[in-house]
Amino acid sequence: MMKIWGRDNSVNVEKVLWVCEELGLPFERVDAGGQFGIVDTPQYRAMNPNGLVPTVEVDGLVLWESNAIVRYLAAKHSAGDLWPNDLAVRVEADRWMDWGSTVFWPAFRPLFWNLVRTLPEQRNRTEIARSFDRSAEVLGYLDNHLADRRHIAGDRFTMGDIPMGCAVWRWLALPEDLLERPRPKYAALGRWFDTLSERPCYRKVVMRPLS
Ligand SMILES: N[C@@H](CCC(=O)N[C@@H](CS)C(=O)NCC(=O)O)C(=O)O
Repeated sequence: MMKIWGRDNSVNVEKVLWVCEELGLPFERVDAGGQFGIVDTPQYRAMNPNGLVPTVEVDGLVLWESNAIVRYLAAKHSAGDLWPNDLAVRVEADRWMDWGSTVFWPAFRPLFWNLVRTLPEQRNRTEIARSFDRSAEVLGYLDNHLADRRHIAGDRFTMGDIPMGCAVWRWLALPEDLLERPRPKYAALGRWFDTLSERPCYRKVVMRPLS
């Protein structure tokens, strides 16, 4: 059976759990990372030299990098569906997956860490303000993209929705009073989130209290 190492409140672990749930793939999950440790042991580093989660053992392979894992599972189990066969559709899914890791997450991470994982007296107001503004700005790009399509790579749900689906829940679930200013009203992004939230697997794995 597939084995997944990673605490279930990690955004990158959530991507893998969500695709497994969508595809009905059985797995065993081992808590690792954060307060659970394990990631610095020689055994873990031998699987994943980065000492990060998730790591997945499946089909005799050891996989790391959450987007690569989502792609592998989608390609193997869901070709033509979560894994688009049409190259033009697939590259659209791919680029927003990568954009989530390289543009949105670096913008948003300081805001999330300060407000969710840092004691109030230790929060950095400058970082919070900068991170809020940059996150709001780049989410505007995704909002524009979604204006004329139901999902990230077109009208159907694909792997392309998974990384930013996980990230956007965190943005929306941050309490407004901690943000000190309202989130911009992004109509298309809101519509897309509402569509995702109709998916039982999204509700089960992603739409949980932030921690
Ligand atoms: N690019 C990697 C990033 C992995 C990553 O940064 N994971 C975080 C959790 S979201 C981590 O392992 N942090 C250290 C820890 O949990 O101990 C991926 O997408 O898998």
